[in-house]
Amino acid sequence: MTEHQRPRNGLIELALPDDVRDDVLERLLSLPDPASDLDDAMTRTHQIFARLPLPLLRAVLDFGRHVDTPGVMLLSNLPSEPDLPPTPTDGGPCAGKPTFVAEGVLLGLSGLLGEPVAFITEKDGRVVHDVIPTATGATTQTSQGSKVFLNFHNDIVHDSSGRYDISNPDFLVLNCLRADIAAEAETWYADARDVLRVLDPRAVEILRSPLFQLNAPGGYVRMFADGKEVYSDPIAILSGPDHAPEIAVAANGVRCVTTEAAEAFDQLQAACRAPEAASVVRLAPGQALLINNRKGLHARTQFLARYDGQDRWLQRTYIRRSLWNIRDRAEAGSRRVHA
Ligand SMILES: O=C(O)CCC(=O)C(=O)O
Ligand SMILES: [Fe+2]
Repeated sequence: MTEHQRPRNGLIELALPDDVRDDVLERLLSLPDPASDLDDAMTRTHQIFARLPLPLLRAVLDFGRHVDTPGVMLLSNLPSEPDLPPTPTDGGPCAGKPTFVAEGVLLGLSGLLGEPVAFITEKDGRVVHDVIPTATGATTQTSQGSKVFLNFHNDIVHDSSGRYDISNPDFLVLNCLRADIAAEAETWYADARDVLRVLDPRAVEILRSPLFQLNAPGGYVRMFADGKEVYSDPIAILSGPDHAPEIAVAANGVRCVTTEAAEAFDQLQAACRAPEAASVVRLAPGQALLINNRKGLHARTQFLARYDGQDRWLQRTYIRRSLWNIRDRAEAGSRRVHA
């Protein structure tokens, strides 16, 4: 794919050749628990992933560094964990995991896009997030849900400045350790460039106006607001040039300031599901989804969860191109954990 070719729809999928997959697996089997020294793990996995075949490596690097590249990309035939423990039923993390192949794949890919970051209010400030359905979170608009459609959103963070769409991650990586029992869970991605083509001009004009307040993520409102809404300043959902728009929508609720804004917001959620905009994947072990968190929105369908150790298990990172411009919220003594 050249720089300016971007398939309108359909997910770009890059598969590792079998010999490369086996070589990466071999090298990741000796990776120590990344939590004990994250920068050591980032360095080791960088060296391993720098060995990917040149076209594949370039595609992932281009995904991270360029404005005109796709907003989502699927990598497949990645090594998977040889001896995967049961899926934790409490949402994770998993104690006593024997090897860290999955973490190695996640961090190796993350390091090609930028720097993994953690936020205190998301998975207790861990860098490697477990995305696992829980009984208590089953109907929530969070990564622990399963019984409800997780609406199109991007991952945002509460910020006392009133803007939740600035210090949030630039990218997410989702690595699949175990598919859901019925292999029905779909992750959707709608690229804002495609969404713009689907929406009528009046709706776009409204979505480009500061008429929308984002509710803070579930983790934040549970920890600091007794579960009550904590709305951002009014913002525009769409911003930037038409050829490279940025889009921001909260999973945990959006307050529309006017009736017209509410109508445009409904049109947006419908446009994200339109075949011209949506890419869809049922993640399976050995697959990782690279998500640009500014170029588009993602969603997840309902799926069956039993909380019996066999449920869907993804690991996720939040990634910034640079840690510099969120340094004001870095926790004292920590390089990657932020308020
Ligand atoms: O479960 C998925 O496929 C995506 C969930 C999600 O929105 C996220 O992890 O940010
Ligand atoms: Fe998300």
